[in-house]
Amino acid sequence: MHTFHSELTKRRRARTELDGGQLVTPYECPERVDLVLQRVRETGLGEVREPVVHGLEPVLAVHDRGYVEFLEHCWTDWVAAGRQGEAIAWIWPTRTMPGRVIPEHIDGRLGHYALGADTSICEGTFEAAMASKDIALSAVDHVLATGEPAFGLCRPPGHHAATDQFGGYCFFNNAAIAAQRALDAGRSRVAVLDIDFHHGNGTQQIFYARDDVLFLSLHGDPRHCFPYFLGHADETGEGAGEGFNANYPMAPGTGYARWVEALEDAKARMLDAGCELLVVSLGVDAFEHDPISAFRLASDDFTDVGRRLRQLGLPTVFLLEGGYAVAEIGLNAVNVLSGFEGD
Ligand code: OKP
Ligand code: ZN
Repeated sequence: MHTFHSELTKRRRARTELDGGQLVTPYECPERVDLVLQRVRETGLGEVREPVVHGLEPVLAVHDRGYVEFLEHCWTDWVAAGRQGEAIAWIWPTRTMPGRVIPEHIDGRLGHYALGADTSICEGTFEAAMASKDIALSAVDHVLATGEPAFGLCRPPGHHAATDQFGGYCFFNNAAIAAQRALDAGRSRVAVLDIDFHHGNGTQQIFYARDDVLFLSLHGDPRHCFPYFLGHADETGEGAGEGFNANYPMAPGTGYARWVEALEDAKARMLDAGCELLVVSLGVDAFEHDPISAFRLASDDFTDVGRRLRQLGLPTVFLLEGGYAVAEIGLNAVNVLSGFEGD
């Protein structure tokens, strides 16, 4: 299986994340890419290829234009406002103050386009997000052209990014952009299976009213886990999309036996729905030692996940999402891919 990778993903090197009332070095760091790439090379998974540079058109197929322009200019607007630290949102439209008008001031715009305060914007963030979506597009294009599986070493991740909001370390929704690409290339229904520990709220929101993308997510119950405000089992889609959204929230502490039951249920749903291509939002933060997550998957379990996904017999693109136990990120991510390839 070929891997799509770009050094440009490392243009984002944020210094601050609001975590437990302190500004810490972000969990989502550029070293993650180096470590996954190192493991890809060690295991001889396949070729490592540069992505083709795409413009904004495939981004605008799922994201709002004003949002994309905000991301492009946020850092320079922030610096022009004389700010010293990184751009962090701190006030939002809320239930009691819905915010009908998009503010002009950078602080107000940040609140409009952010879904949380965990994700700072720094120099290079937009360039890294552009590289990340180019990787996703090149990987899915490879799958569409050859039928062979592909791995997009995306970074920053994407599944929390909604039509017009960033957060949870995500800016462009790489999986949604890839799924839309497959539809635009003529596939009539695509599955996005999200196995990151955190609910893929952005992907759910983007496709919630549509029946051409089946979104399925296995994640920590939002009663207890980020992103807290979406991801419950009764969110099943709306309008034409009714029945095309499937959430599998599970309690903190969930181990592989329970988790894999949800995976098998999700597999049956993808086959029932007649999906023609599979996009896997491949977070490996369900790992037992992940520092910000609470499931108990072991490294060997990830190999089994890959084996089980292969049984679907679908053209498949894997896109990296989370995974913060940095020393094991390469092992866990590549275990899924090797399991899929078979040994
Ligand atoms: C991104 B992905 C405390 C950690 C919480 C949000 C988690 C984002 C996860 N600052 N930050 O892996 O789904
Ligand atoms: Zn995650």
